[in-house]
Amino acid sequence: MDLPTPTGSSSRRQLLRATAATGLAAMAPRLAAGQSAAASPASPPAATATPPPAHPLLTPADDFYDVSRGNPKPHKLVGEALVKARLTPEAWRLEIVADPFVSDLVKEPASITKPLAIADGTALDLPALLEMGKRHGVRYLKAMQCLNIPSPLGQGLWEGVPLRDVLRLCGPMRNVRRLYFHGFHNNDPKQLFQSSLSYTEAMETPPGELPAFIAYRLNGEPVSLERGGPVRMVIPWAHGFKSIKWLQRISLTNDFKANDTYANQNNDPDSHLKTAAYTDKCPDTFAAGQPIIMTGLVMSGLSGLKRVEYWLHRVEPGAPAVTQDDVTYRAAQWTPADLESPPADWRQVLPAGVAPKDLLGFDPATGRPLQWPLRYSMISWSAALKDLKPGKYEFRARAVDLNDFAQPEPRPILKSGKNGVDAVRFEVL
Ligand SMILES: Nc1nc2c(c(=O)[nH]1)N[C@H]1C(S)=C(S)[C@@H](COP(=O)(O)O)O[C@H]1N2
Ligand SMILES: [Mo]
Repeated sequence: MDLPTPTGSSSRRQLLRATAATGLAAMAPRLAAGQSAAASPASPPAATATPPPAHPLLTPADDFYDVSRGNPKPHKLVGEALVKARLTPEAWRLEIVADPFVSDLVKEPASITKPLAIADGTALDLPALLEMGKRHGVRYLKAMQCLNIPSPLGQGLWEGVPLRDVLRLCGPMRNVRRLYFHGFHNNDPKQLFQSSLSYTEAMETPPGELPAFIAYRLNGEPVSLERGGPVRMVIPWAHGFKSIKWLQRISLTNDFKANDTYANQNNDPDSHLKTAAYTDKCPDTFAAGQPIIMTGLVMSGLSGLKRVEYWLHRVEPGAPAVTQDDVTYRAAQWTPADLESPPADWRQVLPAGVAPKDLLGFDPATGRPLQWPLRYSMISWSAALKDLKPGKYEFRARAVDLNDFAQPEPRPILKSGKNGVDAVRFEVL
């Protein structure tokens, strides 16, 4: 079993983005990454006109790049099969049970006072979860990214109930060190796809951080079947494999190992989203004399974002290819790129009826983001290249985190998240 086959509308999203600039959009104020939006001076005049962001802040649910296992894939089920899979809003149930697991090392199994089980009618249904949402509901912007795909899958406004509040329904517990969770997998053990968190990660949310939660809305709509609805796990800090779709069952266990299905494929099951810039495809050729706008996305991962910077160099005929950390690479001059500013009017971005002050990560008084970009979210960047003489060029963009580590540092281990610095080549004619 290897990486699940990505399907979906990636080609639509990854349409050529770099453009020869004509009639650029209105001037926009800039805000340095990591700077507090609330503390920024009132609209400093921008030095140059910036183009509109290359990517929307909210990705339409259908435009997410889909990464799903299963045969048939759960979101392809219809009619009675969908009801039997409990993937309609009426049929959906969440079980929370104790795992009897013991081993040479783990002497005592987990136990919980009030399991939620289908057999005795105590499993959580959607109306009960939505009711909990009225008191405990959270909303935030978060990008989804697969550990194994070198580009984010999409970004949404997710809504749901923190896992910690749902777990408290089960009363006092003993010997619970982790929880496993999985979605519908055609009742076939070979298709099981599960992920896990430590009990601490699920129950204790540090101030200002985003909680693990059980999501039922995306971009103001019920989570679609393709995006893992009716109900999906969302783990804000983690790669997509922890955000289990078609959530059905949480199993509380005394097994202390991160027994995620993804770990079996040599992936780091404790990976966090990485701060990294990703460059959009660009045309192979540009006409000399026209400015060129390179674009992409940057993810603010665990270590935050200070800036995006780029390096453009001419590829002289016969020159050897540049490789990461060779002499040419180490001597590179990197130039800061422009970052998308926070929207002046969030109502243009958010679904109707959702105010920015209701979102985690925003100041409840001013409705402004407390940091920019928001942690575990992504924004567009752009770089205007001017006066390029005819010739062949290589362009690279990289993120620098709040600890001054430049991508792919600090963790250039591809099995904890693809964050390589890729080169884009083009020719000016
Ligand atoms: N039940 C289930 N949940 C799943 C998966 C899956 O195959 N089955 N794939 C995971 C992986 S590896 C990723 S990257 C994300 C992708 O989410 P998306 O398809 O909504 O973009 O879903 C995760 N949740
Ligand atoms: Mo993934």
